[in-house]
Amino acid sequence: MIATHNPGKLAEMRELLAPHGVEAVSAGELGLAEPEETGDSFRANAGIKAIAAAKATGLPAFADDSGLVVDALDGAPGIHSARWAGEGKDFMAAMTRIERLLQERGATAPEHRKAHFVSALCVAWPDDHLEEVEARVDGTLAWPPRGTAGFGYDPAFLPDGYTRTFGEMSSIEKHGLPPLGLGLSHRARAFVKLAEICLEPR
Ligand code: ITT
Repeated sequence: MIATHNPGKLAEMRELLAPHGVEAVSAGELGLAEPEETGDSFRANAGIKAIAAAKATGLPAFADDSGLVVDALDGAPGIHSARWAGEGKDFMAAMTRIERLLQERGATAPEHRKAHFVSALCVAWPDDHLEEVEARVDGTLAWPPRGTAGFGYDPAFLPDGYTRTFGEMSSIEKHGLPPLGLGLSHRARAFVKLAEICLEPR
């Protein structure tokens, strides 16, 4: 099962699993409560979500904890990336808040607008053992945000070496997996590591 309540993430996690012949139900579909994310790292919070879901269902549970880390903001929003969008999950408001803080710091040139996404993935097995991996993708923050694809902060994130934001890419391009590439997004790169550990080859 996929231990997320975020529909954007769920779609990507399902797409990443599909070539390995793995179909999964989600925590949302099973009506599971969202555990409190009390960890102080992406890895810890991924573990909290995966372990809670595996215990509740008896199924192997796959969780992602992720976020946007902005250099000029000392790593914020980081593990609080979802919280910056508030109860209403307003990511335009969260991106605007980041932009305001960057402007206050005079961070207008691309070299002062460096950021990366992190994805920590955890699979918790019913016998209590865990598989844990983490990966990142580096880029620059664009303003104004561009594109309507993806979710969360995608429209503001320009991955290094590309001229389009994640919000302007299809999910296939954002994954950047074979035959198109070796993994582009933080989640796809982490997934490649996870697949090596515990999935049949594609
Ligand atoms: P779950 O805990 O239920 O999985 P969540 O949205 O609360 O869902 P996180 O705690 O991991 O997930 O928060 C990560 C936030 O970072 C997420 O809400 C997104 O807004 C943002 N984020 C993570 N990966 C992203 C991506 O690939 N593109 C855009 N934004 C992303």
